Amino acid sequence: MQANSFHQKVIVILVCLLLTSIIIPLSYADDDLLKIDTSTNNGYEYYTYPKMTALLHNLSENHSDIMALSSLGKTYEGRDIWMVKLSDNVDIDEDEPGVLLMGAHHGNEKPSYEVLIFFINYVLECYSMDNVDNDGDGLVNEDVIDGIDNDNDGEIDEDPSEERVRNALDSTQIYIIPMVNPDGVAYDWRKNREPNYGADGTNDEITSYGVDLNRNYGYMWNIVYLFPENYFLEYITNEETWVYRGEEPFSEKETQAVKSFVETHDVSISLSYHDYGEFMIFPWMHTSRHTPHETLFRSIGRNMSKINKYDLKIYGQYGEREYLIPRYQGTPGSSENWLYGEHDILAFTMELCRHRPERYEPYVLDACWKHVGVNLYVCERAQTVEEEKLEFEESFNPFSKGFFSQNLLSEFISNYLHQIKNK
Ligand SMILES: [Ca+2]
Ligand SMILES: [Ca+2]
Ligand SMILES: [Ca+2]
Ligand SMILES: [Ca+2]
Ligand SMILES: [Zn+2]
Repeated sequence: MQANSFHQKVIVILVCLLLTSIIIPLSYADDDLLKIDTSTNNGYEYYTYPKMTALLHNLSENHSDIMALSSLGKTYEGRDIWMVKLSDNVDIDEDEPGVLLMGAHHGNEKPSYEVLIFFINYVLECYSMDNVDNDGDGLVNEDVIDGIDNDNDGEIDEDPSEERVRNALDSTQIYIIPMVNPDGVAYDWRKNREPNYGADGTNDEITSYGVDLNRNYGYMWNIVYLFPENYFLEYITNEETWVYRGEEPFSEKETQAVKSFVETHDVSISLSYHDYGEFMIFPWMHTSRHTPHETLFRSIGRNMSKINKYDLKIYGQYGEREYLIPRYQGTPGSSENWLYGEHDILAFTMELCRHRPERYEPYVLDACWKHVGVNLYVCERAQTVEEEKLEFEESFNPFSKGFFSQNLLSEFISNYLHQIKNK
C-alpha cells in the first residue's frame, strides 16, 4: 500500500515535471564560461598561492589575537586549503553568528580571492586603530562604505568607520577560505587538477584533468537526470568540459574540506566570490521556484546591491514566472544550493567585475573596496538573521524542503535508473 502511494506520488510529480519541461524552451547560456576580454589588460598583479600563503602566515603571527590560520586539508597536488578565522577571542568558539566567505572555487577567477585578501588586510589594520579622519576634512567617519555619498561632497565612501570593523569582529566569527581551489589558481585554470581516466575511469592513462568544484556539491545531485537538457547533463558528466561535475557528490578533496568545515561550525550567511559579470544570485539553483526564505534573500541581496551596485538576479532568466526547471543556469551542484538546501545558510554567489581577466587596477581595487563594505554588512546582518529566518519563513511551498524532498527524488531516480538498466 505504501509502495503504491509512493509510486502514485512519483508519477504525479513526473508528469508535472515533463509538462514544465515541454513548456519552456532552453538555451545553454553559461556566461560564467564564455568571453575573455583582454581590452583592459594593463597588468594588475594578483596574489599567487605562494605569496598568499606567506602573507597569511605573516599576518596570523602578527595578529594572533584576532586572526587564526589553519588548513582544511590538502589538494591533489598537495597545496593547503587555507582557512582564516577573524574574531575577537579567535581561539575560542564563541556564541557569535558565523559568516563564511569563499573565493576561487574556480582557479581562473582571480578577483574572487583578491577581494578576500584585501578584506583580511583591511580588517586587521583597522581593528586596533582609533577612529581616523581618513580624508582630512575635519569630520570623522562621515562617509562609511555603503555605496552612498553620506556627506554629499561628491566622493563616495571616502571616510570609512574604523569602529565598524571592530564591532564586526567583536560580534561575529568570520571564516574565510580565500582559495578553495589553489591547484586551479596555480594553473590559472577553472577546475581542480585531479586526473580523470576516461569515461567511468576505465583508461589506464590520464585523459583529462579536473572537476568543476562548483558543480560537485551534493544537493539535488540526481535531479539532472529528469531534465537532461535543462541541466546540461551531457556537459556536466563529460570529464573534458569546464563544467564536469565529477563522478559523485563531494568526490573532490576541496569540496570535502568545505563540507566538513560547514558540518562542524555554525554559519548564518555565506558569500562565494566568482567572476565575472557584476551580479549576484541565490538559491534555488536547481529550480526557478522560490525558497521559503525568498523575502530574506531579497532583502539581504538588495542591501548588498546598494553597496556594490551589482545586479541582484531575482527571477533568473525566465522573467517573473516560476517553473520547476532551473532558476539560473541550472547548477544544482553549486556550493550555495547545498549550503542553503542542507544547512539553511543564506548563501549568495557574487560575480565580480566586468571582464575576465580583469587587469585594470582601478576596477580591481574598486571591487575590493566595495566588498569590504559588503562583507561588513553581512556581518552586521548576521546578528539578527537567525531570528529573521524564523520570522520570514514562508509557509507552504510545494517545492521547498519537505514535500518535494531530496530523498524522495533521489529514491525515485535511482529506482528509475535501476529499472532502465535491468530492461
Ligand atoms: Ca573625514
Ligand atoms: Ca575613518
Ligand atoms: Ca562623501
Ligand atoms: Ca558612504
Ligand atoms: Zn566561477
